[in-house]
Amino acid sequence: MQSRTLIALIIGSVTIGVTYFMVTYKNTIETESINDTPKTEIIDGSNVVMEDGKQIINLFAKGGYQPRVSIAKAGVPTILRVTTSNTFDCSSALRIPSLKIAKNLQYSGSVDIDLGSPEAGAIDGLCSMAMYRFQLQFKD
Ligand SMILES: [Cu+2]
Repeated sequence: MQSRTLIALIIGSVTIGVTYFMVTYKNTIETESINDTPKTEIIDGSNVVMEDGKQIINLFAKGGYQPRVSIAKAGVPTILRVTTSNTFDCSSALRIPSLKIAKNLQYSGSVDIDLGSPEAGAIDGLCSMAMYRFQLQFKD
């Protein structure tokens, strides 16, 4: 009797364990497919560095823009440095309408775009089809 109880207990535990694993695993896949933002997305401003008195915002363009939101300082001479790597999608056609900037990036490489010294606020960027977007937030 006792060994049967034990076996039932083990089978029960394994079933719960497997079910838990499957549910967790399924959620992970769903989260990844719904959210097109990569998990490595940086939104804490760590893609922004100072270099020779200029603020460099690093943006990666391929299948969209990463990070989607960059946080930078307002009133500082700013360069948007866009890096591509085998970027054959339309994120290579970068647009910043409010600054009248339209850049067709090379497939692989890095381009510096001078943004001047932006005031506090947000600057929106997008691909030529307005499918992929990014935002630069400038804060005092
Ligand atoms: Cu596009």
